[in-house]
Amino acid sequence: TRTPVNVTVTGAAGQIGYALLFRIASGHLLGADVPVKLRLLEIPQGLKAAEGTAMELDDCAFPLLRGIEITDDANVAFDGANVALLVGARPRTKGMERGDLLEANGGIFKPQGKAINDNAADDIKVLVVGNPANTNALIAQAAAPDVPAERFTAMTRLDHNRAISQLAQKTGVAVSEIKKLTIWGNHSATQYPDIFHAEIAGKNAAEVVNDEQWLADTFIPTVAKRGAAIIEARGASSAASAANAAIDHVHTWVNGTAAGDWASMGIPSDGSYGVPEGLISSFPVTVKDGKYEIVQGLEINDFSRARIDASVKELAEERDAVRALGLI
Ligand code: NAX
Repeated sequence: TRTPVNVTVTGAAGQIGYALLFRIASGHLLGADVPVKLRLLEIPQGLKAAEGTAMELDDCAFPLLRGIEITDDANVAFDGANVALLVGARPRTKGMERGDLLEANGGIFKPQGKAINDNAADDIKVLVVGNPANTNALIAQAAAPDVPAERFTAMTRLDHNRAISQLAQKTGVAVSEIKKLTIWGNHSATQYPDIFHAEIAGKNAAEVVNDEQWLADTFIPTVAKRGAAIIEARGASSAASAANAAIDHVHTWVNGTAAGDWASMGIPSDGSYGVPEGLISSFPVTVKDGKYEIVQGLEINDFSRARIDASVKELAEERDAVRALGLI
């Protein structure tokens, strides 16, 4: 029998946490044969709700779930962690400047990065979901010098999945026919969903669509502003789809990409495609044996170049801002 994998979820009592934990416990994160132990990290005000969620997890009698621990101590939460999903974050509230937002999140992600550094298992894989996800990942990574930098990633898989869905609807194909979609840059309104290398039933997606105006004026803004549209419609931000994307991200990272396809992940840049080294930016990646690699050699046209550069510029500005605040 396999040793259980320790999975830590922060912000476990929040709405993404509620959608995420049951799928982790039922085997969707790592595989149908991988037992898991859950560690739930919350702030003191969130502990009681987390206990309620844990009661419901118990009541599912999931065969793969080998234990649940709830704590407000990051050192306990990340002790021996193999996978960490950093979901809890400080949302932007009215009147908050970007600097305030980055500083407030620095107060969360810096100590969590240190706790990961000091307590996590050697094979720790970290996914940051809480916004601003890319820069929060950078802050946590900087606080964890003993953990290989590439273990800190940020979630752009929801954007990736949203883009696939929009493209499938536009072209009238099943989502399963769409491959090699790429999200570049920041998980923000500047992100760039790229279909120039994507395939629809084996054909080049941009050629199938053949409508640059739709791309520029409909597709890209629809994907980039989907989060706001969900809030408008649902009265609450994306939760189940965000949890699903987090599951996809980690599942891909652990179990690999399918032949002939790739995924989008926010990862530390190695300088590929002109993205300054060290920025945590979204790239097309293939994954094998638990290691991701940036897809190389894609030709970037002017349309794409301008949009990638704009999003990367924003990431560089966020990095400079957290550097000025002493957070990295
Ligand atoms: P909720 O406000 O429902 O839940 C957040 C939870 O985090 C709360 O229970 C809170 O008590 C807890 N928390 C706050 N500070 C904490 C800390 N220091 N340690 C542990 N727990 C802490 O938010 P939810 O809707 O679940 O969203 C969570 C985060 O995901 C937000 O930052 C949100 O912006 C972000 N998102 C990121 C997405 C992405 O694609 N990367 C998409 C969905 C989502 O908007």
